[in-house]
Formats: sequence, structure tokens, C-alpha cells
Amino acid sequence: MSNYHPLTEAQAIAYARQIPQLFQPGSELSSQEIGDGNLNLVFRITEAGTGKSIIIKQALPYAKVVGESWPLTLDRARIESEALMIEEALCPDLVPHVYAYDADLALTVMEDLSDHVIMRRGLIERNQYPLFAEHIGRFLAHTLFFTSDLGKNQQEKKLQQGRFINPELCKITEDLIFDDPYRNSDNNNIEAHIRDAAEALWNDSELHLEVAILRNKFLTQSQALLHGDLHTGSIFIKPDSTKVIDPEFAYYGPMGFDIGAVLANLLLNYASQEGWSQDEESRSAYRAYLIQTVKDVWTHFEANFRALWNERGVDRVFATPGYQDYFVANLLRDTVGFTGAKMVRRVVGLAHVADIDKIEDAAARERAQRLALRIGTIAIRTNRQVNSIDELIALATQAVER
Ligand code: SR1
Ligand code: MG
Repeated sequence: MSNYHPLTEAQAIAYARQIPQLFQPGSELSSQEIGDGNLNLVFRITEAGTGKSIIIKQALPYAKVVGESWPLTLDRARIESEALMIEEALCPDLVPHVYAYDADLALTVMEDLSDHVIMRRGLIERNQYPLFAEHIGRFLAHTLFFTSDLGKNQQEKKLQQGRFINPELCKITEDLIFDDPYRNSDNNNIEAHIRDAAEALWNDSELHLEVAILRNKFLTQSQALLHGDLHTGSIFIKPDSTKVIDPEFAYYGPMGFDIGAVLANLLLNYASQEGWSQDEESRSAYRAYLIQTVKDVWTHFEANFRALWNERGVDRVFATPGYQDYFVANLLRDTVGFTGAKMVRRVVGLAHVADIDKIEDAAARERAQRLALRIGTIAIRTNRQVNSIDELIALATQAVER
């Protein structure tokens, strides 16, 4: 790593110039650092004459959201580029194309998606994306099925797992999602007006048991290669296209963690409607869209996943009648539990979501925070009893009515 240094905007242009066949030799290029995430530098390089653009994403040796006091492996750039290439082979229309990866500089050069918007922003603006559930359901089914023992040669799966151990980024998740929110941790970020609700989390031993069970699954269940951080800030979207980005947290883990991440972020926006909608009618209408999307994501995922299992399964024993139903029923329960855990961490943990944090009116923000905590904790509490996606939907709608 001795050649590593964070690029300046000018250095990013020089770097882009020497990549074969991207830009015309000698053409005018501009560069802008546009990263607004928690961890990395992101440069957009644009060619003046053609308007052609690319993205250079470079890992920093620390977590940008906290500062240099939190060192973080540069190997996450390799994890991200390799995961993107695996995902592209499985779902070419649903991820950006990777042009190049540079291990020394810990950077990935990829397709620019600036004709899309970050989905979190799109949801905050109350846009609707009618193809999203089909797209993400297919992405989840294909990436999870074909990297698991259900759909991949089982010896090759073990070898691939070795390339995706990712201990440092997993540790972030283990701490920020499955530990800190349930104790008085310095990492937490709790607004004073919901201190009582946070303290209730710290003292709830029934909840702690469910979190322990989910944490153990995250630590030990190597079911499939996960994206690992599939929130709506990791999705670029426009009405006819969905692109999943940022798989630097990729590792072999429990499938329900990725599905739950998607559902949790839809439900966080659902909770945030307390602050964004001007009137009850538009609030209810947008909530109905989000709830339908929660249902459709699971339904598309399940239909795709079962079809792949029936048509492309590699394991004779797993074709035993009844096993697929058993597996999918447990996967739904895991999904509901991880949905809840991912909601709670975004209200009281270190890293929040703009859907709720950007609500200016403090009383409305508090209502949204409490609603998100209510939905999240009920999902965690009930996950092992759930039998259909409609039960998650019912608990979210009933939480509003309470
Ligand atoms: C220190 S990183 C905080 C969060 O940002 C990432 O997007 C992950 O969700 C992580 O937990
Ligand atoms: Mg990210």
C-alpha cells in the first residue's frame, strides 16, 4: 500500500486520462468530488466535448463520518469492486459497470449514474418507482441464490467466501446494529427528546434476547454473499432503472439481512411521513405506496427465488419436498427481525437517515423517530412468530394507528 494517497480533484483527472479507451486523448476533463456517504471519496470526471462521465470511488484509510481516529481497511475497495463484478455477472442491468480497480490506490473506476437519483432522496421527495420492487426482488433473489449452497458449486462457494471475510466492516455492523443501540454506548447519537425511548431499549431484556439471536445469525450464518449495506442510499434509481451500488460491506452472511435492509429503509421513510407530508391525505397515499412496495419486494423476491431453486438448484438433498417451504418461512422471519434491527439503529445509533433527521420541525421529527422505533422494536420482538409478509405490514400500519 506504499503508493496509496488520497487523490485530489486534479489527480483524479490525471488518473482517468491514463485508463485506456475511456476518454479522447488530450480532451478537456473536469473533476468534482461529490462523496456524501460515510466512508469514501467519490470523484465525477466529465469530458467537456462529449459530456461522457465516469466515477472514481476511492477508499479513505479511516471512516470519514467519524474522522481519522477511526482507521478502516483499504481492502474494502477490493471487496466492493469484486462484489460489483459478481453482481454484474448475475444481474447486468442492476449494477454499474466496473471499468477498472486499482489495489494500490484502493479505488474503483465505474459507470456514472448521474441520470439516476439516490433512492433515499427520491423517496424524501415522495416520488414513486413502479419497477423498483420487481428490480430489487430479482437482484436479491439472483445474488443470494447463486452465491449460496442452493445455487453455487459448494466447494467454489467456500473458496469465494475466503475472499469476502471482511472483518473490519462486519465489526462496524456488529457494533452499530447489534450492540450499541441496546446499551449506553458513546457511539450512539440520541436526540434529547427521545432519551426515554433509548433508555427503554437498554432495559428491555426480551428485546435483548431477540437481538442476541439476530446478532448470532449475522456472525455465524454464511448463507450467501450479501451486499451488506443495502439501504436506499446504496440504490440509484429512475422510473425505468434501478442500480445497486456500494457493496463494500459484502461478506457471506444471512440472506435476510439484505432483504431486511431494503424493507427497513422503506419503513423508515414510512415513519418519516410524519414530517414530510403536508396533509393527512397525501401522507396516507404515500404510506400506502410504501407499504405496497414492502409487500411487492418480498413477493417478487420469493417468486424469483423459488423459481431459481426449482430450475437451477445444485443440491439433490435440498430438493426434498417441504425443505424449500421450511427455508423460505425461516428466511421471512429473519428478514422481519433484521428489518427491525436496521430501523432501530437508524434512530438511536451512530448513523441516522436523512428521511428522519432532515425533518426540521422537532415535534414532527420526534413523532417520526418514535414511530420508527415502535415499528422496529415490534418487528424484532415478533420476528420468530411471523408467517407472512402481511404480518409485517399489519404491524407497521397498526403502529401508526396507536
Ligand atoms: C462508520 S460507517 C456507518 C454506517 O455507514 C454505512 O453506510 C453503514 O451502514 C455503516 O453502519
Ligand atoms: Mg455505503
